[in-house]
Amino acid sequence: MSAPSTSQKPLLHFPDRPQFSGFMKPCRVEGEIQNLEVYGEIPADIDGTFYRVMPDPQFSPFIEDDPWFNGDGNISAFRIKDGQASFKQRYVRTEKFTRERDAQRALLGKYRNKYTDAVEFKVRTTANTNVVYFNGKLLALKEDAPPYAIDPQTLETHGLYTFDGQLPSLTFTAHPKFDPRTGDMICFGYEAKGDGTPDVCYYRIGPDGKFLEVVWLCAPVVAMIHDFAVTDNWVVFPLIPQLCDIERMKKGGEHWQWSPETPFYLGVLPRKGAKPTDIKWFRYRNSFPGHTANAYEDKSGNIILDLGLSEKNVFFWWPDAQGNAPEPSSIHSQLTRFTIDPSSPNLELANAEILQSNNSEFYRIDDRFSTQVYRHCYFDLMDPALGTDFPAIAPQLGGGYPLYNSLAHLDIVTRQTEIYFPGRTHMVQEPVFIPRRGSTEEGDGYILALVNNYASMSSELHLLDTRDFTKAQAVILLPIRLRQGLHGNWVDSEDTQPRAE
Ligand code: V55
Ligand code: FE
Repeated sequence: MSAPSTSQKPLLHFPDRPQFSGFMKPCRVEGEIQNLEVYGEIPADIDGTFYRVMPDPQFSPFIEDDPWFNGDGNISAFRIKDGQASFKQRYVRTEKFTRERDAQRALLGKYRNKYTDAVEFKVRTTANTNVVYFNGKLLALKEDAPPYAIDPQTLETHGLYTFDGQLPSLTFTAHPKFDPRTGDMICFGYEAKGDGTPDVCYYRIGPDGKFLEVVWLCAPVVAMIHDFAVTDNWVVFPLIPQLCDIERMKKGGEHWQWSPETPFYLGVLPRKGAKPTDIKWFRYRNSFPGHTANAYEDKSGNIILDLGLSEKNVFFWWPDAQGNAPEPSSIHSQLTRFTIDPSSPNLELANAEILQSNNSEFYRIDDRFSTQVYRHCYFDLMDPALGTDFPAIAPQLGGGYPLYNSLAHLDIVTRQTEIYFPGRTHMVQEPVFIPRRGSTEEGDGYILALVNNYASMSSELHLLDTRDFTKAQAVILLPIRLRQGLHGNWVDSEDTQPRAE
């Protein structure tokens, strides 16, 4: 496969594919909307901003079946204060975005394959996977590059951010973890020395942005490491059996290929003071690890790791070497608990406990309990029996992403699940937890999630009080459609004001 020459005519409409159709049609809106419509009531103690990001291609790709994950990062900010909500949205000015805007056409080729590009980029990232607040800046993240720094108020892009030159890795995870006690941001990069390299770089950054620790590691396979987990004393790297082969990429092939022969590896490393040789690679049968909910250490020193786990390849658009991939509707991922003794000489993990058996993903917690013992988990759940009107919405669903029709709360102590069903023509995106002002009790607060309404073909925010989880306190309507996004975070106004010493 070769890239088109830049003198060839660009495609002026999006490909006729599920990932570009219906609700998934790229939105490409920048701007702001004041005073969104509110039904019900937004509690007066909520004061902050919900940031989230979606892949949203600016131009039609020249790759016909370009996956959802390759779109330009477009950041939404929902400012909530005094019972009112306003909206702002702006693309991250990545090198890709600005050069394509100048050229008035797509220049970047396949997902994470530079050999298919029409021009040479210094950094190819789309910054489309997560947006986190750190040390006065928003960081727009994708796991293939350093962050882009963004102004939290205006959403203007400051530029690529290497922590004033301290970043030793070419890559930075889209899922950094924050220690609620120390304020440390705990991170890693994989393919950290370039495409196809097995190098993993672990790093810990103090709340002032100073690097406190760097450890270079070598993975047993060049696999996707999308999310990870941290406890007081350990970090765990779950390797997705999607493998990279640089020779395949040079021939214009995919960055990733599903490997049914590869176990699910879990790398366990001491969080502080580790040497590269301290890493232990535990193994579990071939399966697909999704997002982590949380991790902590029990009284015997075992690591308790809770994450989504599927027997099948969740990234069905990257099949195995024979071209086999599961039927998307047959993929089922469950909130699963691993108990790992980090001192054990036996690296085979035989057992995992299913904490919640429904098809679920996008697990979130009360972040004040991140890395610590916790009880409450909130997530997206799909249960067709809840009453979704599939025949009515099928023409508008589009495709290329998993669907969840409800929000769930699991109480890990009682093992009871509460469900919020947003409506018969709705699907949910990832929730965030907002602590109730003045309360330190775990899970006492609100859940906020963006909801796709396939009847109105526009987006809504649904706000729940965790004391009354099954109904919405407020539904906030947008007059526009925001396509499926990935991740976001709540930033309380208290946390953006410099603290008095
Ligand atoms: C994910 C998303 C990505 C990506 C790699 O959800 C993994 C997982 C939106 O981009 O590049
Ligand atoms: Fe993710």
